Amino acid sequence: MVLDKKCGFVTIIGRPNVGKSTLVNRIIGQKIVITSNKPQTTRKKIRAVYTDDRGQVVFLDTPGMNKPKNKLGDFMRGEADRGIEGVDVICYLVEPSSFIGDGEKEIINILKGLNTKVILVINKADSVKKDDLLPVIESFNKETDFTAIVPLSAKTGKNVDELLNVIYENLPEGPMFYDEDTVTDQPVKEIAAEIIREKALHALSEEVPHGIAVVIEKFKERESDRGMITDIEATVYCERDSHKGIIIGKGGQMLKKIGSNARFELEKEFDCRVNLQLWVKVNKDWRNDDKSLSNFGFTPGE
Ligand SMILES: Nc1nc2c(ncn2[C@@H]2O[C@H](COP(=O)(O)OP(=O)(O)O)[C@@H](O)[C@H]2O)c(=O)[nH]1
Ligand SMILES: [Mg+2]
Repeated sequence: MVLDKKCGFVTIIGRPNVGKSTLVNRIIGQKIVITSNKPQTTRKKIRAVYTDDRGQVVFLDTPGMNKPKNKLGDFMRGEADRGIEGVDVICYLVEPSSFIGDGEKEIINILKGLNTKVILVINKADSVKKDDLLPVIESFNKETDFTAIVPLSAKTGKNVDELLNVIYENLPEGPMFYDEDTVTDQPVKEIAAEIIREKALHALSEEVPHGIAVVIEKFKERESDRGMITDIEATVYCERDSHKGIIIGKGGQMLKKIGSNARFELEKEFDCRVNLQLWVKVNKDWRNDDKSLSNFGFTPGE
């Protein structure tokens, strides 16, 4: 066994919408986790595995650290809190703003109580002038000591290499946890469900998307005269009859749009033709119902 490789676990934490999932996808170089401009897009912690000559980094993407408003929120907050246990390095993502609000202060206080190395990642550096980054660094430095501070842009990829350098500097030597082809521990069905949910998030406005859950009912590959085809049937659950109407849209237009956007991306992701069928069902107030939460897979795992 060769032991001079650097391998370890790195959790990405931060407030909702700071770009945690965008950063994970950028590092891995492909879509592993879904992203959107709506907060609370990520619901479970997801592992994304990055391997190169230097070693292996197992990233944990987590839901944003926020005050829970319902039982799903409790679960999501738990996922974020559990995500910082027993990891080698924490990447704490923030917006490029020198104002440090209560939400950030709460996270900084949690970090202060840990013995883990914390890299402050100032994301969205593309959205500010270079000179404006210095005050951001200064105000976070006043709050606590960080192992390193890296400004970058997950969107353009600028300085992401530097973050990887700093991460490797802070990882222990050891054996790899996954084989080098692995990029995520998410089952394909879950990836498919998330892609469909992302397209729904993008197509729908406000209120409705937060109450959506996607369940894959069928996922089957078969030979056809035009090559392999994957049949996917999925149910989009929402919380109210009125939401169901919005998701289906006039003459089924909205559901058609979500379906065709999802199919396009599923075909890219799985590299084969996809036949996608979507249904919409109402499950009233599921975000506060233990049984539904468990059915939808929102139960604390490892
Ligand atoms: N300008 C800019 N926007 C970004 C950057 N990274 C992420 N975003 C945007 O921020 C929003 C939230 O991103 P997401 O990765 O879902 O955030 P998360 O909730 O922290 O996982 C999306 O609209 C992204 O396109 C960045 O480096 N620059
Ligand atoms: Mg996310």
